[in-house]
Amino acid sequence: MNTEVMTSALAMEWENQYGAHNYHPLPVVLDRGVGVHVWDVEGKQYLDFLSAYSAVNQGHCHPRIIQTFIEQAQKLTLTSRAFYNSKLGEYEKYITDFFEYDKVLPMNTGVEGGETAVKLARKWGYTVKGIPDNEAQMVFVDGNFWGRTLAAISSSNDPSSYAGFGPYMTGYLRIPYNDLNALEEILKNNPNVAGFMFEPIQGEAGVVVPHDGYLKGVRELCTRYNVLMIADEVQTGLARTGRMLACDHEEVKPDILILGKALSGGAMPVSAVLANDEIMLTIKPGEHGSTYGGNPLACAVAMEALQVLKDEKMAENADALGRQFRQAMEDLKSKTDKIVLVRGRGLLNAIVINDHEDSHEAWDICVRMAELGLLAKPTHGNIIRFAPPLCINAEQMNEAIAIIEKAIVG
Ligand code: IF1
Repeated sequence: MNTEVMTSALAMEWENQYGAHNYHPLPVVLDRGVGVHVWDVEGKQYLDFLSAYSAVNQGHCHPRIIQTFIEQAQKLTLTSRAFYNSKLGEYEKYITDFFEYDKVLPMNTGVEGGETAVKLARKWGYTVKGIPDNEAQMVFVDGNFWGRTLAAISSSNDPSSYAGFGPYMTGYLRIPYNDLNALEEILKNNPNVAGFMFEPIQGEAGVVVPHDGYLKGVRELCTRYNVLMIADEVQTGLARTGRMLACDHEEVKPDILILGKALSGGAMPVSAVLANDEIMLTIKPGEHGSTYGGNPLACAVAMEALQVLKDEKMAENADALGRQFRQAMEDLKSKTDKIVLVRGRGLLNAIVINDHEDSHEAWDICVRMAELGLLAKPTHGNIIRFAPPLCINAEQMNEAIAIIEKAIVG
């Protein structure tokens, strides 16, 4: 048991010495979080503008979610699916009603949700669409990110995701994002496509927002060519973009919906795949699952996390404060040549810094913002993503905007 007094320096030293070097964190050691704020080991306060990559949409340690966690944790945490449990059916009824699907398949991480969606699409392809065995194709898009498993990185065109981990999953096709002609061409020429999986707004790619009508166009083409539309809303879902789902911006309903991250409000890994019976029932008992999938603790926490989003009108808040934020960034852009682009929707936003991808300008700005009390991290070198918890208020947003301006223009 550690007897040394924890300091930021000691924490970073130990992580460096004893932990895998699979991340390059900013030199900030977080110790406590409440709402939009986090504090480091020495007690310095920050506005969290990353939200654990949109996993704490409800705010850090939301009291209702934590209280639910504590109560369930003292009662029953895990049974495996060898038995029923008193929370899973209640949760399944709640979440399928919430998103209007027949059924849910509960998993844990976002990438497990993606893997489940690919397995469902393939199974549906063989048993319903009639694709010849082992001939199913999945279509993905350039710039996609849906996790770090071999099936996920096999669909990536980002070397930092896939390089050095081959050989790769077969049966994958890839087209440019935000290009309906490319989607129509590939579906017209490949009769064995089971599903098209994409993010309604691309997070890791740097908050890439497709043109208006893209979601409707995807829906129409997938219907026309009898291909499953699979929306990865692990990052864009759960009120982040100013609607409960990013697909709601165009009133489009995917055949398979993948949720994760904020589904637990940051309390524990919880993911979910929703679909109607024709798709969901193609997986038979014993053909898929996970030790923790659908555990009673996750079920209790997820129900509370979803209810908090609704009760606290977080989508509406994200829409309003997101508009305020983008307007402020556009105003800032007019004062400096360092910002070349502002984009986003709701409280998933990014600024593009006018530098080549492997410059450290964005990193240096993030280090400066941390010194000034705001946490954000670059993606793809010159893009800074800003994604605060959706409970942020106008006063905190103004404080954040002032910090960003000071860090960029001094
Ligand atoms: C890392 C990125 C964000 C995701 C979407 C599925 C998953 C993710 C749209 C998988 C996960 C995380 C993973 C984390 C950093 C973060 C990330 F930068 F990697 F790409 F958010 F943009 N679909 N994204 O964004 O969910 O298995 O992680 O629960 O791996 O560094 P997971």
